[in-house]
Amino acid sequence: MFDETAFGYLELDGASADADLIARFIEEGGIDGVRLIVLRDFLDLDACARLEARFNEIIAAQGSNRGEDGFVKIQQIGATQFGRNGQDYMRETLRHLGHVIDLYSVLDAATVRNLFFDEALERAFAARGKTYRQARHLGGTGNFATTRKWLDNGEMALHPHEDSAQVAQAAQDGFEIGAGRHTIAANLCIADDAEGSATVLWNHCPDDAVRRHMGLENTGYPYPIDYADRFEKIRVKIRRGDLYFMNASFLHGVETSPTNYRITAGRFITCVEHKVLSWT
Ligand SMILES: O=C(O)CCC(=O)C(=O)O
Ligand SMILES: [Fe+2]
Repeated sequence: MFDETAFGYLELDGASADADLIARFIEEGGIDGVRLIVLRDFLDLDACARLEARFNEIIAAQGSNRGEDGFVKIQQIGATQFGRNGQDYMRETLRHLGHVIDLYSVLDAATVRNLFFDEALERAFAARGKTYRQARHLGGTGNFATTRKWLDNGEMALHPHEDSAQVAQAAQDGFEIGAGRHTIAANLCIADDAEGSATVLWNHCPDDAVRRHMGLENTGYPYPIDYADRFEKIRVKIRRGDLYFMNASFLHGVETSPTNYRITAGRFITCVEHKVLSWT
């Protein structure tokens, strides 16, 4: 068990990261109060530049895979489960799968297989008697990763939120992630801003009573900044090439910048019995 009162983050070198440590972090939602682990320089800059260029090409040609939904202004490639039950999320995944493959085809297959440290994590979880895979529902498989650029969303590029509330929607039609305890977010930074691009994490994990009070039962987005700031917070500048894992059941967000040019590929992970499941 970890210390419930300590709160912080850990920075490791991406080239020599220990997959068992990350597996433990994913299972427990924290290690000794560490709620965010950054693997610096995990992906080389050439691979980042290729993804960045293809991302911009696809957006210019096709537009965003996520339209104006009243929540965030964003350019996005790939589906999100936010606001969807299992079946709708699978259909959305399928709808955008061509763009996702198009984006990742700029890298070689071996790099994509380990883009989120997957090969090492598969082995680490196997040693723990668990299977690590993309979540499935009704014969469909959830999206590999969602790649996005937050646009100008006001005071923050991405306002304080938590990614557990939205899972309730998945539970409605029995999507397997609905039974997960906490939500881990895994993100890979492909492009950053000279200013801004800091991820902020607050030491507060809202429960159902808090969500109801805020009227955020099914969304978990957005919590007022004034509310979040009642709690201790950490700010971590995220740079191109970094892969980071955070307990996304805690309030977190992204600071705004003058340019809003930060591009990240992300997914969520949760544990259900012997299964470790990812979705977007
Ligand atoms: O881009 C980030 O650092 C945070 C994104 C986010 O909210 C998430 O991955 O859950
Ligand atoms: Fe999030």
